[in-house]
Amino acid sequence: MEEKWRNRFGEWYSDIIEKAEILDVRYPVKGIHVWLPYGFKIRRYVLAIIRNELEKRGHEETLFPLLIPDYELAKEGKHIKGFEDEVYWVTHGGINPLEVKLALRPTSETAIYPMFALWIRSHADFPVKIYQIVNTFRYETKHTRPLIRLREITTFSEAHTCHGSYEEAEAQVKEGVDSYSSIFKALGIPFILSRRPEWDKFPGADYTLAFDTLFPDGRTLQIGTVHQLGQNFAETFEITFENLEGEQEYAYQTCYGMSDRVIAALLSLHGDDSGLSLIPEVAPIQVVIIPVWKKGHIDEVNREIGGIDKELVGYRVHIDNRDKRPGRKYYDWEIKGVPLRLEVGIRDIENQVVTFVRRDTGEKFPVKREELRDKVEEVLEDIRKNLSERAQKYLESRIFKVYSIENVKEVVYNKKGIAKTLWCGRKDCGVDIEERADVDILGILEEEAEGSCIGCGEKAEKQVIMGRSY
Ligand code: P5A
Ligand code: ZN
Repeated sequence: MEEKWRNRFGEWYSDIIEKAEILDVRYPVKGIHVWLPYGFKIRRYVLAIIRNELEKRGHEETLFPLLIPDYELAKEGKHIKGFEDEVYWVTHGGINPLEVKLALRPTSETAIYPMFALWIRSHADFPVKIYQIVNTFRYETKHTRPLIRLREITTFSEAHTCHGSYEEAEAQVKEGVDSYSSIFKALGIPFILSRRPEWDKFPGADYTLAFDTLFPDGRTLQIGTVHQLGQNFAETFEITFENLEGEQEYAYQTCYGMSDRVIAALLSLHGDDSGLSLIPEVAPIQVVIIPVWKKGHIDEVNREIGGIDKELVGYRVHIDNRDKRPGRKYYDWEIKGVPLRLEVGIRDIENQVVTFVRRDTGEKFPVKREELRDKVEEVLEDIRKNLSERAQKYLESRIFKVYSIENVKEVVYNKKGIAKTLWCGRKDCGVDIEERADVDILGILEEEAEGSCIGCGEKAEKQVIMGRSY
């Protein structure tokens, strides 16, 4: 199970989307696809993790409309500048032109904040912490790719919060980062957190923190962002509250979002030459049982499997009774990433064992029949751990500290990695570095650093990460 798939990742990715029955990408609109039952189940388990993490920290789920009146969308100058090229418009009701054009939400600030203005009255109303998981539409002009760059983002998870002071909003940014870190951890997705350079922040935000992960082909993917909005949107949408001194003040806001990209990362980072390798918590089937039938013993095998199935109540178990050879069945469930396969034949019954095969390592071993349930639990937990650690190590092994533009190029183009380097922080110099290296500055790291900028040689105080992003 070596690394061949990494070298043909693009092909591997399209293949598993189709063969593991995640999406049907033949829908006749570019960048818009159909979720198939198996993919949809994975999505549902991922959403359960997202909801759980957000609700644990006091976010409440809401549902705002898909359509946004043009005058609301246009209100926040910087925001609309960032999105105007990407908005889909509804201009007609039947054959009649609409008096007010309606946008399909590219994100929901301009749908939600006019309502916040109605709801919020005093400091006692804070904090407001809501989220929704909806579809959003962005007319992306870069190359679209299933789950990665969509025109209909089907799984847009967005949280929006309001507070009575900048400090409280800062604390909320931290909580947003913690929530997302927990979600990625549960899914075994390693990431680097950085602050986006000014020119790459969310339109209308004070600053943007972003999570990036590294795909097997050496490209980075932004899998989530947390934005400090300050009072920018509150001023535009007149979200005011009466503060402790009895004065009217604009609210302080944050928002954060993630999307289908999280599922793309989940599928891609844990794959191998044989297909997917799913984290047990989000696997639609956690244990697949394959009967190894032999003439004269079919009933015995089936009876044994019935017993095993009963004993594994609580796990998502599937018995593959199709009239196909076992080898063919193994192959099918490997593509689909089922974490654990149990093989049951007359030999196993005679020896009072069940044969376990781990999807992540390919290991095959007998387990005593009476230890079945405990072993299933143990092995599934170990698979989760192993997949997470493997992905984490891979990312770490692909981050290189370098101190020249030449070496940034070398890291990104030859080693398929991420470069950690030094930058003075000046925009013109940053843009120049990006051009000369033909690599993006992804973001600025928290840790302090000493040295000189790889662009201009001036003093640099922060490390930055550079990579080729999707
Ligand atoms: C935060 C939520 C926002 O839209 N408003 C509400 C804020 N931020 S964002 O960075 O623009 O988007 C959040 C995350 O969505 C993913 N994403 C996409 N996924 C798939 N296809 C796209 N076309 C697409 N565009 C953005 C990114 O992971 C991004 O961080
Ligand atoms: Zn510089």
